[in-house]
This record gives sequence, C-alpha cells and structure tokens, in this order.
Amino acid sequence: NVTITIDGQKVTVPEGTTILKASEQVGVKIPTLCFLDHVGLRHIKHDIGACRVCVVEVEGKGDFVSSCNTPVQEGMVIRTNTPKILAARKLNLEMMLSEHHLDCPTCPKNGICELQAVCAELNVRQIRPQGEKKDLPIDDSSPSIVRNPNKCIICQRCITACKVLQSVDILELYGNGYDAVVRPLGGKPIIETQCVACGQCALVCPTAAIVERDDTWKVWEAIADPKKHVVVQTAPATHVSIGEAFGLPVGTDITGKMVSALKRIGFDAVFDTNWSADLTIMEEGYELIHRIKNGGVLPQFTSCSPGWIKFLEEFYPDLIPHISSCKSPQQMLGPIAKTYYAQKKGISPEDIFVVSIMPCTAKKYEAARPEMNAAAKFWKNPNISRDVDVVLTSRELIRMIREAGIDFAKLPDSAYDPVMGEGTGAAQIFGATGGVMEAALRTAYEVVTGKTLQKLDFEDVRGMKDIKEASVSMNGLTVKVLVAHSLGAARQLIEKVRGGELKDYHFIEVMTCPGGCIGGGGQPIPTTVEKREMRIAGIYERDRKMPLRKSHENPEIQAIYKEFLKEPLGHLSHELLHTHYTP
Ligand code: HC0
Repeated sequence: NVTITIDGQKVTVPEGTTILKASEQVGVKIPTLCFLDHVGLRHIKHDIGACRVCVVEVEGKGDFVSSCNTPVQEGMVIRTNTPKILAARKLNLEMMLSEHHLDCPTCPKNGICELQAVCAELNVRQIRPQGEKKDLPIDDSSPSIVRNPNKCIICQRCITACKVLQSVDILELYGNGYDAVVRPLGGKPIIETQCVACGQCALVCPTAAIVERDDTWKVWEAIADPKKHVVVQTAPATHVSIGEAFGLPVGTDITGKMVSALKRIGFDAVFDTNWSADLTIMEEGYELIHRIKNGGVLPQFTSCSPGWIKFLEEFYPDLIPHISSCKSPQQMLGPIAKTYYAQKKGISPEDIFVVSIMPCTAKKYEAARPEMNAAAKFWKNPNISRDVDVVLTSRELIRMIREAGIDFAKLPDSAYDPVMGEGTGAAQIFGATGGVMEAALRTAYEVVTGKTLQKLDFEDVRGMKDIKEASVSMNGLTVKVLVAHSLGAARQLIEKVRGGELKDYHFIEVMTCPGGCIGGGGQPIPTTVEKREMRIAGIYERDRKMPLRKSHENPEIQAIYKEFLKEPLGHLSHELLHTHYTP
C-alpha cells in the first residue's frame, strides 16, 4: 500500500492506483474527458492522458501531471484544485472549443455531450484562443452510424472500443497537431471498411463525432400517413433501459410505461420482440436438436446479434456453416406482421409499416440487408416494403418521447396488443449476455426429455465474465454450451473453433456488446459498468416475476404454430423465419 496526501487529506491506497482513482476515495472528483474505464470487460480502459483536463499538481514535480494515468507514489503530496490548476484545465478546454463547431443547440449530443458537461462543471465562460474550425466532410455512408470528424476532440476512445474491446480495428489516428483526425482506415467511408455497425464507438464518443443515424423523422412521417398501419416492436433490453433517461432508477422495468408512450406517440399496434424471441427459441432449439441428431455442423452459433454475423462474414467466412439459419427475433417479427398478422386483421400487407425499438445500431444495418424482404417474396408483391421498415435505437425513442411532450415517469401502464404481444421470461433474458442460451436450454431440455425442468435459472451462463460455460444432461447426452460477449471475447472463442479445439461443444452464444444487448451501441449514454449490471439485474428480476418463463409455453407462440406455421422448421418457417449466409 501507498500513503499520499490529496488536498490536505491523507489516504492509503493499493500500489499502482492512479491519482484519479485515489482522489475518488477522499471525495475529490477530478474532471476527465478522454479517460474511459466504463466498458467493464477484460479490464479495458483508456488512459492516454491526451485531453489534459484531469491535470493536478504534485509537489516537487515542475509540470502538471495527468491524473488518469499517473500512479501514486509513497509520500506524494497532490493538489487538485489550486487556481493555477483550474486555470490550466479551463485553458485546455478553451483550446478545444476554439476549434470546435459550437452548434450545440442543434447538435445530436445536445444535453448528453461530455464536452458540454465538463465546460459547465469548470465554469468556462469565454474562449480566448483563436482557433480555426475544421470543415471536413461528414461520413453518413453507414446505415447505422454517422461520423462528423469536425466534432472529434481526438480522445481516441472510439479506437479503443473498436480495436481492444471488439477486435474489429477499423479506426486510426491520422496526422498531427491541428490536422490530427480519427478516421476509418485509409480515410475510406465507413461502409467500405470491415465495420460491423455495433456502435460501441458512438456509445463512448464524448461529443457528436460518432452518433447513431437518426431515423425518427421517418417514423413521424409514417404515423402521420392515414393509409399506413404502423406497428412497433420493442426489444428485450429496452424494457429495463428507457426509464433511466427520465429519472427512474437504472434497471427499472418500464414495460407498461413504454407501451403507453408508444400508443400516445400514435402507433396503431404495439408488439413485443419478446414474442418473437420465444419464436426464435422454438426454431433455433429445434435446429440444434436436428443438428445433433443428424450429424450437422457443430457447435451451432447463435445468429441474433447482427454485429456478430457481420463480424463472422468479414473475418471468419469459413465458419459461416456454424451459424444458425434462424433470423433474429427482430427479423422474425417483421415478416410475420406482414403475413400472419395482416391476414388475421384483414389489412393489406402493403399498408403495414414495421418499426423496431432496439438497443442496437447494428439492427439498422440488419433490417437493410438485402435478404430481409421475406414478406414481399411470400406475397410475390414488390410493392410490399422491407420486413422491418425502420429501426430506432433506445436513444431515438427517448428523443421521440421528449419531442411528444410525454411525461414518461408519470405514465400509467398499458398492455401490448394481441397476436404478437405476449413474451415469456425466457424471452426477456435475451437482453442480457447468456440469456439466449439459458432460454434455449429451458426449452430444449423439456422438448428432448419430455420432463419438467426443475431449476430454471442457469447461473453459470449469467454475469459479466466474458466467456462462460455450462453443461446440461438430456437423456444421456451432455449438452455443452459456451457464451461470449463482446467481439474481442468472441474472437478468442472462435479461434479455438477454427483450430478444432471445441469439437465436443454443441452451442455457442455470442452477443456483440459487453453485457449483451443491455450494453448495446444504441443505449442511453452514459452506459457505465454499474449501469450494465443494474440493467442486467432488472432483466432477471422481470424474468422471475413472469407467469410464464419458457418459450414453448407462450400461448401466442402455440397459436401461430397451430394456425399458420404448423411446426418448427416447417416449410413456412423456412420461407419467413430462416435465411442463409454465403461464405
Ligand atoms: Fe437484442 Fe434480440 S436480444 S439481439 O440483444 O436474439 O438488439 O434487446 O432485440 O432481434 O429478442 C438487440 C435486445 C434484440 C433480436 C431479441 C435477439
């Protein structure tokens, strides 16, 4: 241990602790801008000390030091708030602002910008340096994210998220000094790189240099069109994530309020992606059983996280035969809305407009994939639009609720609409890492053994450990499964699959983002380690309270098989719910 003095207070901390972290222990909050330690996985942190906003004075050292990356040493005497330090921090911020486009009222990060917040905290009231504003082109080539390099403050958090967390590594720092810029490799448009659209860069960007593409206007227009029957689906993770933006405790189950808000916004029907998550379990569970019985390619990989699919296509195309042929729950609900629901309601599928509320930026990309137009093929009618017309992230829905003047916290609860409104606890846990696997095991066990599963909670696959493992005995066969979240962790696993080390495993779940979808790139900002864990806790609490906790017990799932699909993996399922990827 090391004993130091911070602003006159003595404190003892473990060796290696940074000045920033030690200060927290004596109740001193040092402002930071480029520093990042809120990924919560594999100790990933980003402490390049570039912004110089966290500087402090250490007695005996001439210059100020950045506190985020300076470890304490025995006997250090540190000052964090002398007039000289405060002036230096302000000047560093003013230099940044002198080059920054100060269009804050119309900026997509207005209100959640860290640069704005730090300036407010440090009482910055003037900009003395004369800097030149950059005028670089905006890159909106991706269906998921938009990059505005003019707003970049070179903190390089996005590079760490892309390279270290996700192992995708398509961003680089280019140039020096004023000309320095973070850009996709080689200065290409994002769409021409191996970007998987996960949006983790947007989640950690302190300004609006990388943001989600805003598609809210398309939804307002559809709702205003009297000819359109506009339906919406809500992803599992959104059930516990929207409330925090409206002052409710992180992880609060706001399902009923979210449905009320969507109805007030004007949607004609509100459905739950939890319903189609249950449908996915039926199809994917039967697919797994089929592969095991018939010597199919194993281990089977989950296919619901579109960043993961893109990652495999880009980096491991030889492993594509391992991916389940099931579409994701989002992409199952879309074509069912334009076929089964359309028929049941007597609505022309041409008039149905499907909106998704997702925690994920990659879902925008997924919906835009060319093969996701099963409804048009089913009806042989090119006038039917894509299976899912518009995907909005959690952040976009939050903006729409604000725009509509809805006092979210005071909303009463409403129920989802019938046909695709019911979801089980198994579907709810899809939103957390390990949840798809746990849901699949709950159903597979009962289907294979014909017995009732006594203990529904598979604790081994829960939690923030990056790679998790479980095994379950079913009629003499030990089914072995693995779970990974973040693409960096997934890469470690699938390197082993490629090397033939995991031959005796049956099923692998991969979620692109840390913590699973509750940590998705479209989630409320900031998404810290603590928030990820609180959202996960909210997910499992909702599961515990659900009257039905196994996908095959969902009465609306039983109904669609009886009335329409007939059986899992049947002819109609293949036409509407499955797809294939070309290596
Ligand atoms: Fe997820 Fe999904 S669980 S990917 O994380 O499978 O985005 O929440 O909607 O589709 O259901 C995201 C979340 C979904 C899908 C579901 C799956």
